[in-house]
Amino acid sequence: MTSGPPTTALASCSRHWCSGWPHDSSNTAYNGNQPPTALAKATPPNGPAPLTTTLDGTGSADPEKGALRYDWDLNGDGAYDDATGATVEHTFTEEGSFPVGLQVTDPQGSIATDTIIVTAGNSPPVPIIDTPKVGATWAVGDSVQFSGHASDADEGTLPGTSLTWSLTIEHCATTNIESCHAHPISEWEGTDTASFDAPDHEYPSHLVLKLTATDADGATSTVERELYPRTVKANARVNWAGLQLRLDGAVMPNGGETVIAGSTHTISAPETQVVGGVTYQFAGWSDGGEATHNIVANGVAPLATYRVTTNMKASVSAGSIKKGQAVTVTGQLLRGNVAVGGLTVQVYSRPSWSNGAWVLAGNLKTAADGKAKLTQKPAKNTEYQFRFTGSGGHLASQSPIVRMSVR
Ligand SMILES: [Ca+2]
Ligand SMILES: [Ca+2]
Ligand SMILES: [Ca+2]
Repeated sequence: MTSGPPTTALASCSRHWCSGWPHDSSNTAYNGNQPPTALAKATPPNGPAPLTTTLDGTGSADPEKGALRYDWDLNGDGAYDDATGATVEHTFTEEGSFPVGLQVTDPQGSIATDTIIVTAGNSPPVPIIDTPKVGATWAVGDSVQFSGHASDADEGTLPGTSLTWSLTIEHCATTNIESCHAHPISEWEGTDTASFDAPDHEYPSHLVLKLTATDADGATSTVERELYPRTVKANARVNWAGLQLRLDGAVMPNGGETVIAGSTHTISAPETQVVGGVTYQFAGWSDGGEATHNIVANGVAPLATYRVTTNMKASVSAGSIKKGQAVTVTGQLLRGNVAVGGLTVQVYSRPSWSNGAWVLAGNLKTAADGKAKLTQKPAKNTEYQFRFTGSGGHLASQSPIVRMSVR
């Protein structure tokens, strides 16, 4: 493709300025006008003779969007005098390869040209991808073997050296389907089979494998196969409702995120989280990883364990009692201001002001209101303490000592 001034006109040029048109063929402006670009296309570009093909120049353009004139050179003599119009149908009766020239002219008279080759008497090859089969799926790291062949009406089966392959991954953002884009991954030349390791990529995305066959006359055809990945949920769990975890830097949605099987992701458990006035401290992951670490998505959801501080309260129904009188000693287990029921606490006792050994007075279970009660008939001054050893994600705690005087 070239562009430049009308070749038949005379120009008067200094080094940097021409009167009326540019003095070179680059896309520089002159008198405020940019030259157009020419793009010709033949459909089909080849086939058995006689070959009727549609010549299309509508891919041409002018930067100022000026209306273009289209002139065609169909007999290869360099003169664009055989047809006009954006699209032209032409029949090549003889066998052979023929140059077809297109010249476009903008309203200011600036021109551009493009030349393509049309081949009559040759049929394009027919490539076929044999494997992977339609519908085959993959996971990250899979070794995917591919194979194919091509036949040609003129030459029969083409050798493997006539085949080239390309692999790209097509990625579309979930938020905007207009944002699809392709990443080239690999290319192979002159082989009918090879393999690749399936890549890791954001989901949704899929692979596109293209096979191009080129016959002895240079005619090419391309076919492609879309290869979709298997998916799993990248997910993690936490032992307290209401706590958040992060996946690849964002808050993990309930149930996790759909990803390509075998892809690698980062899960993160904040060291502390405060929910409802209660502070939760990260204790560990079930897979032994650090607070932030990578996982391979395989459908297993690791569990993050948090622990929370509890408070034990204790009280007695009477501070001073008669010897032999029953008294109820009460403890309560709280997480922040929330009662913790159904957990085991122990109550210990000893003679008051003795500094003697504590003796287990009872194993109790907290009720729905977090309370546990022990009824005693102390024979002498006694002190009590409730102790919670920690379970269900709670940290251990013990109550202050309460004392009772016996008269
Ligand atoms: Ca122009
Ligand atoms: Ca001509
Ligand atoms: Ca052929």
